[in-house]
Amino acid sequence: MFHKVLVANRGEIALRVIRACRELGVRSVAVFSDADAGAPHVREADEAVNLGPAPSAESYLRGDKIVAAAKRVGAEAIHPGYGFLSEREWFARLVRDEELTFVGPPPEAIAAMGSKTAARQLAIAANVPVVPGTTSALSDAAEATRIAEEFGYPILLKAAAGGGGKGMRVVREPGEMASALDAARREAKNAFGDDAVYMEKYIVGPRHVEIQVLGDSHGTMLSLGERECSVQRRHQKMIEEAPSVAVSSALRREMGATAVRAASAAGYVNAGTCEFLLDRDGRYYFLEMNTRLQVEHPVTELVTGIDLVEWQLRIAAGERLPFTQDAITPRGWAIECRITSEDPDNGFLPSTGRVEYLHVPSGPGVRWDSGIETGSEIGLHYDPMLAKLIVWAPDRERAVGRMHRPLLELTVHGIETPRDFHLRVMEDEDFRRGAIEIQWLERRLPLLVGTTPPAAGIRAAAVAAALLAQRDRTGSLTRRSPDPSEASSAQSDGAVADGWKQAARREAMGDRW
Ligand code: MV4
Repeated sequence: MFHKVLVANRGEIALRVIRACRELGVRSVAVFSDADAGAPHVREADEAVNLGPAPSAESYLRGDKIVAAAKRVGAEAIHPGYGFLSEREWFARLVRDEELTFVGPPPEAIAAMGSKTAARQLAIAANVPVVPGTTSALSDAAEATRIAEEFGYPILLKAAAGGGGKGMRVVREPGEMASALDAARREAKNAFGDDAVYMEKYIVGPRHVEIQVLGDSHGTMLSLGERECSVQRRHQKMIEEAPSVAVSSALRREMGATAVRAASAAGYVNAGTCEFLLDRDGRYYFLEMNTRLQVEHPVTELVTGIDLVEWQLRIAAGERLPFTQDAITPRGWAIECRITSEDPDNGFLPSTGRVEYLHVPSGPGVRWDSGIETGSEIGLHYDPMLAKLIVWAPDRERAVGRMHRPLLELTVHGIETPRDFHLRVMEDEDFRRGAIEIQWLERRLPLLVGTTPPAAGIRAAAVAAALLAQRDRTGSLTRRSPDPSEASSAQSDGAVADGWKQAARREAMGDRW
């Protein structure tokens, strides 16, 4: 095993990797921007290296500085986390060229999956089902319209260099082709510096189901089952679960074997994810492979009992996977809610400020993977995802039921979060039945924003009252006016309402505190 690993990331995922290192007896080295000097990942690591100013381009994306730091501190390996440099072929190559170990796939596998047209060709050659469409870039609208006749409308134009939904355009009829192709090209050029666009038949109303794979450098490639990721908005996942209600054990075996073929064909090593669309008739189509650890990896960890980050490190150090495919079956149900600094009641507007108070959920079946603490400053330099709340229970109904409790326990003051939004989803009858697909959330939004779930309001008022009381005693916290909407929902709870009323009375009387 390595002696020292540099963690080239920030926030909850940096902490996740640091924790895995600590359990393996590996020293961890954090990197940080000027904005993150006081961040938890910096404090929790054994060492830390400053990278530069807050903007990612001057800090967390500076592969040259990160590699130089790793060499300087004597780290043998670099874990990239997700985002930032995790899927940059040049970075994986630079790490290898500098005789360090990249905790992730070889650069060749990142490249093979990075081009969506190359990935489709590779998938077809490996007998992996893909959505009907082209495997090379379109030349012009006339050609595109001719080819579209073969697959039938609606058609989806996609950026060859793409992924994550950028540069995609739906074409419903031949008359829309020319302008859609223009728009897709422009967006692709902007986002990826490459205007190559190809075509697929547009699948209507599918689920997004992805398969976790784990491969070692000795030729073993295993499937760790699926995650259901259909609850998303504008290509940002909000809730993920494992397993999926739409996947039987027979389908799991089949999709797992398919994902293993796709990954093996790319020469893949380490943890990766094959994304599929699963249509209403149970047909599945390979979309793309994410060549990194994903945000939602904990739901797979909870149902398989396999620590993915531990195995990423072990595999990178040359160890063999000790399990066989038959030994891997999901047990129970796990659900993850992403806690972002966004306000669902205001169109998911990013929320910034200081986390004035944070109460962290815990208790049976609860996991809290977070990069924030009381006092954290949330700005606009980085991704709004602050934390993940994950629950495990013996079955789906109990997992959905359980999620209510830690959501109610979670209290964040100072910034907006989708806490109440998640509570409303847990109450939603479609969600409770598992009747979800990739368009579900955006259609359902009007029902899911705007009202405070009653129990959540009571808790918010209780905490606000306690905070005011504490401020009264110590005088050490910044003053914050009570929120009248929180006060009114507290009326049904005597003790809470009393505490609140006292605080409100002091406020009204203009006490100095
Ligand atoms: C599709 C599709 C329907 N038909 N391809 C979106 C991001 C990228 N990973 C691929 N995406 C899609 N490809 C065909 N042929 C619908 C989507 C899609 C989607 C996929 C997964 C999760 C969320 C999504 C939201 C909108 C569209």
